[in-house]
Amino acid sequence: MTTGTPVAVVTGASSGIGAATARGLARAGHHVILAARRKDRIEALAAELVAAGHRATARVLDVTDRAAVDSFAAGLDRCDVLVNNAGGALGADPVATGDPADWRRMFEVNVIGVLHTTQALLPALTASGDGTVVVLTSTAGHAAYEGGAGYVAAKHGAHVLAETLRLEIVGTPVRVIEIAPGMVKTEEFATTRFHGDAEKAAKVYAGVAEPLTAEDVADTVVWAVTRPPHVNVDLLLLRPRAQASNSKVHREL
Ligand code: 8X3
Repeated sequence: MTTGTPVAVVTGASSGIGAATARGLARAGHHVILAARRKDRIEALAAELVAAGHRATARVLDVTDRAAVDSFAAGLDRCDVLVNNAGGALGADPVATGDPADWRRMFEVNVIGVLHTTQALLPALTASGDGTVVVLTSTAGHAAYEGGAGYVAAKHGAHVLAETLRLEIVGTPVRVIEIAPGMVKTEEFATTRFHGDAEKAAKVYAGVAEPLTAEDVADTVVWAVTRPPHVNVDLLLLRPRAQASNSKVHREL
C-alpha cells in the first residue's frame, strides 16, 4: 500500500450525498478531491474543510465530458478512492410518454459518467496498492417502479457496470463497492427530477416521517471505504424504515 495521505475523488461533490461523503471522507483522513460542475459550491466546501483542518481540493468536472475526465485524471498525483456519486433522475413519466432526451441524459450521467471516471482512474487506483471504487446506484438499480423506468434503466446500468467490473478486476488490488440508497431527502434530487417543480418534489416525501438524509448515506459510504482493504462490501442497500420497497412507503397524511 502507498504511504501518506490517501486521496479520495468524489464526483458530484457540490451538494447532497456527494458533499456529505466528501465531508465524511475528509474527517476519516482522506485528502478529498471535490469534483463537480459548480465551481462556487465545491470551492466553498473545500474552504470549509480546509478551515476545519482537513485536506480538500476543488476541481471543476463534468463526468460526461471524456476529454475533461482524462485531463482531470492526468492532473492527480495519486488516487486511492473513487466515489462515483454524480448522477440523478430526470422525469417520472410512464414509458409510454417519457422524454427520450431525459432518458439519454440520465444514461450519460449515471452510466457513461461512471464509465469515464472509472476508466480514467483505474490505473491510479491499481497503482495505489489498495484502491476502492464506489458506485452510488439506487434501489432503482435493483427493482422497477411505475414512472421510474428511465432512472431505473440507468441505475440498473450502473449496477451492472459495478458488478461486471468486480468480476473483471478480481486479483488486482482494487475493490468495487456498490451503495444503493432508497428514499433520500436531499436539497436537489426530487426538484431536479421534476425539472424545478418544487410542489411535485415535496410530494415525494409527503408524510414520510424520516426519509434518509445525505449524511445517512455518506455514513454508509465512509463505513464501507474504511473497512480493511481485503473486505469488499459488494452491495449495500439502505432505505428509511418507512420504506419497505420502491413503491411501498408508509405515509402519515
Ligand atoms: C433514489 C430512489 O426511489 O427515487 O435513488 O428511485 S428513487
